[in-house]
Amino acid sequence: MKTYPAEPFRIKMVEMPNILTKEERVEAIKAAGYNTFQLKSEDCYIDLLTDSGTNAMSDRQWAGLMLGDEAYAGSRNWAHLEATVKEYYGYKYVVPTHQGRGAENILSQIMCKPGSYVPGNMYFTTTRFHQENNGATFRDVIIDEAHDPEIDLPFKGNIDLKKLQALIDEVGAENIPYVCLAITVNLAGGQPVSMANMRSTYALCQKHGIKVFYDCTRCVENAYFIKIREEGYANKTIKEIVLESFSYSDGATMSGKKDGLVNIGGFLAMNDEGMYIRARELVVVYEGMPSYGGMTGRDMEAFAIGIQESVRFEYIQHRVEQCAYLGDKLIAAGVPVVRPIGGHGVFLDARKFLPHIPQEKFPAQTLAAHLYIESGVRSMERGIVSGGRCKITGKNHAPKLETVRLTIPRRVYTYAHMDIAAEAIIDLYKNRDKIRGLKFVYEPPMLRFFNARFDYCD
Ligand code: PM9
Repeated sequence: MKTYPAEPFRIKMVEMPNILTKEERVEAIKAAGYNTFQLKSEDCYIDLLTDSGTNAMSDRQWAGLMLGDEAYAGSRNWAHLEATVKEYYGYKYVVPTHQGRGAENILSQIMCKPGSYVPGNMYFTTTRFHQENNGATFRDVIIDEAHDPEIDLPFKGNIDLKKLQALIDEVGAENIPYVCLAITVNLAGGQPVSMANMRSTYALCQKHGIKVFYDCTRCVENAYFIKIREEGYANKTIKEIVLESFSYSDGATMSGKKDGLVNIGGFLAMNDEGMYIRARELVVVYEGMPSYGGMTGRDMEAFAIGIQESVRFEYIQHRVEQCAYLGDKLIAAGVPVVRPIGGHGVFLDARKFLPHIPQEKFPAQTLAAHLYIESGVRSMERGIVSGGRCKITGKNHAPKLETVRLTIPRRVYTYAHMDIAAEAIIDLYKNRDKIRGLKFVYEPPMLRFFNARFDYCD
């Protein structure tokens, strides 16, 4: 029997969740317009909406908060964070931002213009939004297998180099300012990218004068998969693997709310001095001084310590294995999930879970609402609603992957919580025939999944 590592931490402070009755949950999700983003946190028993900003900080990080230097300019905590990013990620220059999308905004403003194409290994909502908002067109160049929930591959987040070459041939390298390479790939199910693929992508881009920027939001999870799955890395430390990963890029955007082990924060990093100067000009417009970028001094201190803690093997091993524990339970019960289990959660395959609900009636949105009603477990739609509409045709992007994400916050829940979530999903799977689809009653024009409202179809 497969075993899973015990929690590599002791619990020092606890948070007491509410457990609503089923009748109360029916009312709560109705009031939320059947959108789990609109639920109150206090109405959720086990909150698997996201792993973003939901991290439990360590005693060292909490102690670091007391060292916050809240000066408007030149905070010593910025010096600490900047030095830590340089040491652990290897870039020459760092610009702080309040979170990942702040960095995406600045990167896209600098690099994109009408007529630009940005290839990436599957889209991410906020990332594509900023690229398109600056006139660029996103092109998906991930391997085909990433769109198939059943194919089990060790590095399902890899870029298909033939697709990338075909795009270069089609639109010309001069119209591709950079490749956006996400490590890991969130919407594919938290799938990693191999070191070999990063190396080859960088080599191809260098040949054509195209830059490579990582979305390194979950780079430590990616490094763990490289260590356990890629030949030649078993004896390397996570810190060494993270550093080598970044050597095949020109810069990166980071949401510290994930692998940075904090509740808020981010940065844009790069090796080009001219770009750094431009990013410092923009950061004061959108985020704040280049010595805080929307973060408080105490946030920056906790972030610096979080980056150091995140590369500890026992931490990241437990984190990824805890996701596998939940996934393996569901697989054993025959529940359809995206394979293999990724680094930050388990993705239910809503097409197979609710085969009687067509994609235009939002099976994943419906499933997330019903999982909440049955169990108080909050999850997130990652399908056609998240996909949004094509900016040119106005038609829905209809992704092949129609999923519900059970995202595991870092260092927050125990295996017993995973058992409860698994049992609730297995029960729901047995009673899935009774579930009806949804329709929009309010559809926001951008990043619609956050604020949309739904009701049952007639
Ligand atoms: N990800 C998530 O829940 C939070 C926002 S969408 C519900 O997965 C990647 C790969 C992300 C990501 C956020 C961002 C943006 C960029 N890239 O949320 O702005 O997963 O810090 O980061 C979320 P911020």
